[in-house]
Amino acid sequence: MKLHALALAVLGFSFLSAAQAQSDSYTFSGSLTTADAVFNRPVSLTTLSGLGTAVRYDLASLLGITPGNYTFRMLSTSFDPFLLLYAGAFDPAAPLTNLVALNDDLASGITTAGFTFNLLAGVNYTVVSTAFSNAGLGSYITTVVPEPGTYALMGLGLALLGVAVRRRTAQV
Ligand SMILES: [Ca+2]
Repeated sequence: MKLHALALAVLGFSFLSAAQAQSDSYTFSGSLTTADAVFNRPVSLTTLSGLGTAVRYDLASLLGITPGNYTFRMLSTSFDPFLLLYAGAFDPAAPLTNLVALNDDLASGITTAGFTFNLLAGVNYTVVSTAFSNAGLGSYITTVVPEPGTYALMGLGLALLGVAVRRRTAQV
């Protein structure tokens, strides 16, 4: 009986974790075109680039996301991508305001930009997908995926919920 309940809890937990994880993973497929607005890309959290002075960009919002560590990636085969994250709104006239993470290239090469960042609850983050150079144009894919540790935390929350529900059921 006890084992049966445990098996059921594990099953439900796995199912709910998968559903939860899916809802907290994002894929933004886009394209930088000459119709896109431009801004002076930062080169660090405190400095603007002297080279990427008018790069095209696209915005994506992360609203009501489950807090935890997330892996951000921007891939392009047609230009050198550059990815930025803002805690709150993005103002192209003040690109250092709210900036919390940025990357040009991962060790794997210039076609992938990315970083890991611990997203906090109650903050509406803005992802800015852009290019290293002013000439950067073409299609790209930007993804935001929870890290395994974040999956575990989501699962722990659900497991505790399951215990609470079982206790309540036992009391009645
Ligand atoms: Ca790059």
